[in-house]
Amino acid sequence: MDLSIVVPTFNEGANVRELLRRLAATLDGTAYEVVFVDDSTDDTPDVIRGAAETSEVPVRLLHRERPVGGLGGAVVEGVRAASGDWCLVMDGDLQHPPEVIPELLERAGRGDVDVVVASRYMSGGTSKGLAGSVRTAVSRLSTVLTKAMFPRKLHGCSDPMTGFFLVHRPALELETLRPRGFKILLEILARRQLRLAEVPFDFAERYAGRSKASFTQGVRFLTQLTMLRFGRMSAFALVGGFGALANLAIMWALIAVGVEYVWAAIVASEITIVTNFLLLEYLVFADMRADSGLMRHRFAKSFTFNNIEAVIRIPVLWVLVEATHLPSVLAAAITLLAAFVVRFVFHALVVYAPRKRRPEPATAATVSADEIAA
Ligand SMILES: Nc1nc2c(ncn2[C@@H]2O[C@H](COP(=O)(O)OP(=O)(O)O)[C@@H](O)[C@H]2O)c(=O)[nH]1
Ligand SMILES: [Mg+2]
Repeated sequence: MDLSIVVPTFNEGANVRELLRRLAATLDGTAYEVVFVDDSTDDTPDVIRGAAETSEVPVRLLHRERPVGGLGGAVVEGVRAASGDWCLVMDGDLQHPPEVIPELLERAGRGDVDVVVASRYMSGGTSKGLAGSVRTAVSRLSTVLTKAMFPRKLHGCSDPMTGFFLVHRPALELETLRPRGFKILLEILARRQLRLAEVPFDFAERYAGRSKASFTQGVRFLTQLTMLRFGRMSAFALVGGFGALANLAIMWALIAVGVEYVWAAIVASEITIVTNFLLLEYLVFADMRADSGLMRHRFAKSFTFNNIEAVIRIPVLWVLVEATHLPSVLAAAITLLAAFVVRFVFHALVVYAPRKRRPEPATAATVSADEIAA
């Protein structure tokens, strides 16, 4: 079995040597390489280079100067650059004990599955290393929610949010993955029906350093879930709905302090046009930003479009009511719906249009990479 161990790292210098030591101890006699995909802002790359020099097995470093897709993006680049057909993905902080890997390999070796998931939540596994009861509850709750949204694809997977798994690369369609943030296994399993097995493990405490999980990662995860299940348009609609509510709230607040209603409507619209753009940038179209030029150009297009739309929609509404005698609220709903569709098409095809064709995936990983083999 050709084995590549893919380890995403973000400021994990203090864990690198211990990870390699424990891998070597457990995998004695197994041929493998280790691919670190590193987005660190500290000296972690130097630590990895140093450790690679003394390592018995090949250790490669892919340092990304301009990270795309966060942790999930790093994993995809690592899998793409890996030379083995089987890729073992694990965290670099030793919360995923290397000693479980032989069990994962043994299960995969039976030849009837595409992915073997190391699970905290099947019997025999634990999640003791999850910091605090709040994180444990959030993890449990999001697992249940996720499984409910993909009952078929995640059937038989008790831990779709784990970052510890062994996957057969030929079973993946790497181009179809849209990694955003932490939950890369979910992305892989939700895209395509894979044959899956599980092995329990004890999620350990971190060896050194601190967690990079955050509230923002949580919001990213919810967007990812919405997009995977209902597509980009629904995430766009969610942002639009939030914008409409914010618009009304701002208008109400301004009127309450004595601002005239037309001015209140204009100010509220301009504010929500800007906040909606930011939500689209960082959530809905986050995976398309890197290829679609400068943010200020996208903002200019989006801002212009939304203002023109507002200026056109009101007269159209007037014409519709006068010509067809539809109730005005119904007519307004029709114009809003039409505007929504046009706005979505405009943003997906114009604002976030790729400026240049994406380079071939294989080179994308290596051009920005700084690799060493030992
Ligand atoms: N390359 C890369 N690795 C990341 C990023 N964020 C987190 N990681 C790594 O992903 C693994 C899991 O992250 P961690 O902070 O431990 O999350 P937690 O286990 O959920 O608390 C660790 O090895 C991190 O160094 C990122 O943006 N890029
Ligand atoms: Mg961790």
